[in-house]
Amino acid sequence: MIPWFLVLSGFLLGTLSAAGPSIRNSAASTSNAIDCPNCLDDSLPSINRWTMPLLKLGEKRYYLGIFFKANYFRATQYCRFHGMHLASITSQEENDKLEKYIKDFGFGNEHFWTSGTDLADEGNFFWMSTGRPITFTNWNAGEPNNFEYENGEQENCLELWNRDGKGLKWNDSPCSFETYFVCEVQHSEDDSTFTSPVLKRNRTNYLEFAGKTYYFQTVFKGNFYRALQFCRQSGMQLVSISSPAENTRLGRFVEEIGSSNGHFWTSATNNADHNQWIWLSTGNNMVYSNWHPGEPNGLTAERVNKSENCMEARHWGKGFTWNDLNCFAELHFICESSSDCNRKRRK
Ligand SMILES: [Ca+2]
Ligand SMILES: [Ca+2]
Ligand SMILES: [Ca+2]
Repeated sequence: MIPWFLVLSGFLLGTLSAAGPSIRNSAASTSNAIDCPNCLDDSLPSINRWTMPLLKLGEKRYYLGIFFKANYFRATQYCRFHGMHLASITSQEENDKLEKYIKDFGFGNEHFWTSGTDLADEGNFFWMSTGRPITFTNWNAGEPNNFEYENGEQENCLELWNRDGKGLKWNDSPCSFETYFVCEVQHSEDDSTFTSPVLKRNRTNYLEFAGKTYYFQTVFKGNFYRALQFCRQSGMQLVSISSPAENTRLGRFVEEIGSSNGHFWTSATNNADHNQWIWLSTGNNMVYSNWHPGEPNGLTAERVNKSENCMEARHWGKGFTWNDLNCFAELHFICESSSDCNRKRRK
């Protein structure tokens, strides 16, 4: 007799390993596979290709990440890797339906990450998945309280938590805590109403290269999270660099627009796992790298808020090379066209 939990965990692992490839394979079968490696293919018949059911809600579908617990960044990576984002909740109806869905799964007393965060600007929460400010709120009493822990970490990520037996309300929690999470598939048709006027006006900072469009933000500086937010708000995402040719071209463009002295955030971070650099915007591990000699050197600070867990690219005497830096440093940044592809499928 095999213990039930082994059967169950085997089933869950099997389901999980089947889930990733099936989603990605369905994308690979489309003509957009090359420029959109993380696409979801809507053109296939509506057979449920997901091994976990999705909660369908208007133009949005939620997916429960209940196979493993993860910190906020790992959860973001997992969602992005499968063509989704961590969830946003924009109305009481969405909150109620999501809550019922989670309860029906038997997870009503667990914690779930959403994409909500105030990492960019303490006290001002926004949805990282869309870059939009949080308007509808559903905080537990006394939250958000930005509690500070002994290591200096504060509470900057938004979780769902039935703290008082009053349902899945919201709490700010340390982003490094590991918990379940909710992803969402966005099929919003109204994204175009939220494009940034700065991007539209400033055509000079656009670069087209090898199928991607890049936007170099040299007007203002922001921390890593603000950069993520800005790019998402503009229908783009913070840049990921996957080849020497791409890195060289980006570096040359920085010179062409007169920003040779600029420091630029990319989406690379080791916040999810300090032993592995990933591209947060795509969920992929970093394969090609171009670290400056001696870098990355960052995990030495005694307090978490001083360590170097995000990656900048800059001209540093040896070409456009990379450096790990404290995520709260204020830098310029590079956005690139999103790999979500939803836009391209509009009819
Ligand atoms: Ca906070
Ligand atoms: Ca809290
Ligand atoms: Ca460094």
